[in-house]
Amino acid sequence: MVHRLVTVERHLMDQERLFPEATGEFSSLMSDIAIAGKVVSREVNKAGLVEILGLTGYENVQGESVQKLDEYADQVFVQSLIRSGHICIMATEEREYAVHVPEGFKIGKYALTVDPLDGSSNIDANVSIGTIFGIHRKISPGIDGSEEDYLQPGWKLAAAGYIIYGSSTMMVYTTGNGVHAFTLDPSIGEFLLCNEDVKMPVKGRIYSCNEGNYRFWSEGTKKYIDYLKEMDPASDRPYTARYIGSLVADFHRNLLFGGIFLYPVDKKNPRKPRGKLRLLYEAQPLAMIAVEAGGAAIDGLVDILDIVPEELHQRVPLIIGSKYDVELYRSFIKKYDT
Ligand code: AHM
Ligand code: MG
Repeated sequence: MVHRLVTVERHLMDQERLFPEATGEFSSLMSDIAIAGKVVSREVNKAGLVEILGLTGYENVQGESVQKLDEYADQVFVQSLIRSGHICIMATEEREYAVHVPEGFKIGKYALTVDPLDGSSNIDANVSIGTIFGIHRKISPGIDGSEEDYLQPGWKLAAAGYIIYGSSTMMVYTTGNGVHAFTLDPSIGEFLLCNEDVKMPVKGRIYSCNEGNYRFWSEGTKKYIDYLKEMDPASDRPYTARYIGSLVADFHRNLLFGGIFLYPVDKKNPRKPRGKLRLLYEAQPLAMIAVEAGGAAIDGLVDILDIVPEELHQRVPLIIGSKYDVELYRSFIKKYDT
């Protein structure tokens, strides 16, 4: 039996009909993102076949080694979207400064933040990696975009999503009207709807964190993780540890199966005094998806979506996943760390 096939573009058009005032610009932007994701997916899939793996030999603004595929993905997203006519400014993890629309091209009404290839330290080991994106509406005066447009709290996001390059390539997005997942069928080159209105289990049985950092954690985080290793009456066993070290992949698994991902503040680690992950293009978009799916995302105490960003590459502790698990973590932090 052949099921009804719904492409991501078709799905976006159907969603758009719910908003009579929509101009179509937003849907066009989302389909451009899907196309860029397909191009990156193609390169990721053939990465083992060509001389594209390995370091480029210099560091990005975060002081991390830049790998060739990161660079490639960054180029694909920036070059294909900055001239699309739908955005006014865009910022990526790989670039120190935001990118403005070049002269002569139409300036759109959205600000885009992207982590073009997250989890890139996993590329050489053929582990799933992903692209994360967030879209804010332009709020700055004048025609050109400014930092005001992307330095907005997460609750103002117009849309967020990710593309995971795994055993299959998937695109997951939300516009605040449910979370929808699509799988790329490489034979026809289309993202096809596979899971509409995804809901995260209220409580999970999985925890994901880099436990090697245990010594740097606060009392509250240590106590919480210790607690998860005790017998869980709900399942009659302790929580299961699963950590890929690739945020999109760890998040995606927890979205489907339930669970909690933690990259908490490393109090005594001078390299990560504010957490490791970036607020604008990692934490905010995934927080919007988690919340839309019935989950939660906090920095320990405060909801990620309520944090007002101060700078483009701002880092933030990220605790995200099933609502029950995240709220329990918050109660440990309140009890032991405040
Ligand atoms: P990246 O953006 O440089 O790839 O770093 C982000 C990644 C996340 O995907 C992952 O959750 C985290 O870093 C893993 O960090 P660690 O290796 O410290 O556990
Ligand atoms: Mg990243």
